[in-house]
Amino acid sequence: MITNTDVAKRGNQFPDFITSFEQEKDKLYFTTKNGVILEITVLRDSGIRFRYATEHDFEPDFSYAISEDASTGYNHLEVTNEIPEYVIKTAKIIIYVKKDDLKVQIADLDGNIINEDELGFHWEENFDYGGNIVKMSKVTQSGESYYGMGDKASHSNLKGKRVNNWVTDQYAYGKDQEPLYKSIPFYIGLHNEAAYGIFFDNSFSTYFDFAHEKRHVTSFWADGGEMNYYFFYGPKMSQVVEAYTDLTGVPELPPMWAMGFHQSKWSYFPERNVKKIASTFRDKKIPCDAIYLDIDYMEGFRCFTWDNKRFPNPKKMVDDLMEIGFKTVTMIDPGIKIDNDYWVYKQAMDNGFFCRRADGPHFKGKVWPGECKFPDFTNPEVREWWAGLYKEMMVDVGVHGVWNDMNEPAIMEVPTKTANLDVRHDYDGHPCSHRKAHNIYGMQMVRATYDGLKKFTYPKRPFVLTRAAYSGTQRYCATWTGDNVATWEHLWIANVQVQRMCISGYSFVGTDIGGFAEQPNGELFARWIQLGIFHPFCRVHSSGDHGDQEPWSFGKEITDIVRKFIELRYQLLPYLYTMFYKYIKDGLPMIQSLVFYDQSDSQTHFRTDEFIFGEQILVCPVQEPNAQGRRMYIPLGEWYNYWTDEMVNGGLEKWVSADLGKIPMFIKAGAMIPKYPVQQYVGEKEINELVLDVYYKDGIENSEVYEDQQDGYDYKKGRYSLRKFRLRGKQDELIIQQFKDGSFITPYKTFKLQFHGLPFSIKTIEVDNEQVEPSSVKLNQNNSIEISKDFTELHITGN
Ligand code: NBV
Repeated sequence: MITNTDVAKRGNQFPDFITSFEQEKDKLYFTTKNGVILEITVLRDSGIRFRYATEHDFEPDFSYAISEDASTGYNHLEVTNEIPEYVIKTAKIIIYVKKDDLKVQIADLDGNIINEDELGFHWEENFDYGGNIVKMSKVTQSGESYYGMGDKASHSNLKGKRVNNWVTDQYAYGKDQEPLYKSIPFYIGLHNEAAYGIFFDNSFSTYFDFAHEKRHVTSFWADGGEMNYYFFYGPKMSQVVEAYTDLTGVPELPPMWAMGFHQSKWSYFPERNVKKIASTFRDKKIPCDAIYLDIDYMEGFRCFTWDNKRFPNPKKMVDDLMEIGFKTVTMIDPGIKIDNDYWVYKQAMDNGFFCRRADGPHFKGKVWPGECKFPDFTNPEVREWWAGLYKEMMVDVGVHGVWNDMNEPAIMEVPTKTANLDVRHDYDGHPCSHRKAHNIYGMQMVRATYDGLKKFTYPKRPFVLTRAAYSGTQRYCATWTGDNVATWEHLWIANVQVQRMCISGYSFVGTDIGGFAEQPNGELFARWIQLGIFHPFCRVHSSGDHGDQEPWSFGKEITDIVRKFIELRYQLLPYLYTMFYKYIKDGLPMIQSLVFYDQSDSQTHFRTDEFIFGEQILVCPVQEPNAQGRRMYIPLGEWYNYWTDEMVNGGLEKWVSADLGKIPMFIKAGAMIPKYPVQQYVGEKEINELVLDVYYKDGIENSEVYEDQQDGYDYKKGRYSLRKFRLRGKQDELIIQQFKDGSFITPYKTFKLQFHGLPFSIKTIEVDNEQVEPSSVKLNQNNSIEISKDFTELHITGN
């Protein structure tokens, strides 16, 4: 019989009034009459965790997202009991907790509201599965914009959108299609020039509604688990993203070759084809560092095996490829073929490593090899076993990197495309169903892969790539945006997805250049390459069932353009590597959307196409056929057109010419951009001079160059070289100071400074207070000089 209480329970329930308050150091507990407890943890002055229990009962506190290295510590915490609320003050924000309904308001120290509950926390009991559907609703402030959320293929400003995080194999997804491959439940709100962030750390299916259903309400909810969110106050977006990235972690530096150009296809086989592709790169002098082997290298799609007919001697092939500078990256999927004669299957069976259904039988799903079983990567013992499986591939065969595909997990021929929801998982000692483990399954797989590669590639650095991800996966590996399509719209999607991932704490990201499904024409391919060389992970990949998608597949004109841009990426490697260093040091996204770059300029709030590569290069891809250029917004400040050296004062929309041989690209005035010579692969050449492209500015600008051995771990012992340059320009002089840190000795002895936009011709040059005869250092009639890399102050005057 259904009682009145049952009926009431089927609807939303809300916290009642607060009956008690307790404080345990940095944790504050507010308990309501109807058994809701709000736990507020002060992590940092502007980083607060909010957690809600119902029936006085918190779940065990466990999350896969949070990094072990997350920093904590605050300067000030003061709680006062006032009417009608409790007031919590840190050195940066004030939190008000209302006594009669537990609603929360957060303000800055001047009393400006940053974020406030609308209905606040409420919940609905889940009769089918137990537990609650946990919900939170916030007031949408006037003029508020929303950013972040991982890989959503939507306008960068999510205002007016509803999104769902349920890691999904979404072949040939479309614009605005939901859900996609990643679950990154983190967004940034921006209003009144101030930014804050919310990370809803809940691995169930989560939803976010950004003023979509109701204009004044922004809400988020989950199918289960706890209302458990972190709030970060900026006011700068960079501070918000840094705080989120600090909490969920960053990777270690990848080997520099992982930042080179990579070529992939489903699939290159047999061995002679792989070698042919590699040697064609060398013949045509198109730089490339890695070639990928998709599922067809395996014996009947059995992971950790090789098809002996196609690849009779994998070790020799990998070695031969390495002779010409190619690293080999192989695919590993989670599905293990049900086959009693297959050692991986046998080991997993013998040890009970496969996932089981609720009533006991193993979970089975169809993937490439046919019926498969799936290791429970949420069990630490399984992860250890899985890591160990890589020994042969990495040590004996000598493979250099691994990509984990289909790890959502993707299952064929079922409407849900994934595992059944009743599948059981260990969840590191917190047993649960797939409803809770689904979004972190791929993450735990790739974590195990990373552990294996880290061990077996030592003393080199591992390179791992994943398709599925949850917040925190960035600690282990690079990622790509899945099965996109060779269309102009997808070029737009690729651009927003990479920007969005970067401001969602996940910078080592790229797209299948040229599109995975369908066939690009030469123009689309060239335009995609022009964008792709600015993405932290840069790989051509395609499904291969149509035409070829190698740089030379579209005729000579396109090949030459593609070569030119891949060469540019190789020249920019020291700049890119420095970006990576800053990402892992400060949590600074490698690609900055314009709103991130300058949130105080409201013109940037709805821009999607322009972005800053690192901190000093502005890029805007051409995303239409037959274009000779495009209109774009140039952010405030002074920018040099990369192709013409013409200087533009930003703060305006402008037509920028860019025929098929160019991409609109600008360098920030005052920047010193480091460049290496073009190499066919990382490490091909000894770098005997570092080019610094110096863009004159009347004023001050700082630049940095980080270098190390490009692989290995010596950098962790201080063997790196960090150069900081401070450029100060006046009408008739230029002063550059250099500050050096780290004990790595760079192989080159000199810098070649190439000046752009210098408003005078050089008359005198002083290096560390000593006059130098200009003719002895000047090259190219005045445009460049060559000086020792050890200078501390360079002083140039002119007339
Ligand atoms: O392994 C084949 C493909 C792979 O090439 C692609 O990159 C993945 O995203 N894989 C998906 C499975 C088949 C997709 C149709």
